[in-house]
Amino acid sequence: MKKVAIIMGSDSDLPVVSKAADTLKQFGVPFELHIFSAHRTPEEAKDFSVNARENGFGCIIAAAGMAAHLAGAIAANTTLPVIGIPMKSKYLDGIDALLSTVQMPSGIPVATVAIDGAVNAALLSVEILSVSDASLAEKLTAKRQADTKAVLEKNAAAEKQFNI
Ligand code: RP5
Repeated sequence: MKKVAIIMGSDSDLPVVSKAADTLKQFGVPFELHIFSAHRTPEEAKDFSVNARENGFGCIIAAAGMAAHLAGAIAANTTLPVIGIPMKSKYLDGIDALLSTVQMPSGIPVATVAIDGAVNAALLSVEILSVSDASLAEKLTAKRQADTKAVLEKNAAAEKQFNI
């Protein structure tokens, strides 16, 4: 199975981004996690991106906040699918990172999830790998069914409590 890379711009992103790692573990998807910055360690970010495909990766998740250029800088150096997570920061609530991540020029795509959307980033990466892996597709279907069941149970409980 191809690996997923989880890259983040700072260790301050880790409390949120670790949810992506937890999600990949639930699916049994192999991954590597690294802290590389487009601004503070640009050479390391570039080297990783240039070599990612031949190093066995199928998808890269890139999380950054503020002037969030990491996902775009990685996408510029690989043709693997790149999923961007805009991180919320204390000044502009993550709108800065959202716009920096999502507004990529034509030709260099970044699939941007919601602000702090680490779980969906991981799920999207599993969906990408599932295109060529039937066992992952089955696990995704099972999770959707379990999630639906959980919501229906909550609905039943709410209806029982409030409806007369
Ligand atoms: C970004 O700047 C990082 O991804 C992080 O979200 C933000 C702040 O980084 P620190 O100053 O906390 O290291 O590059």
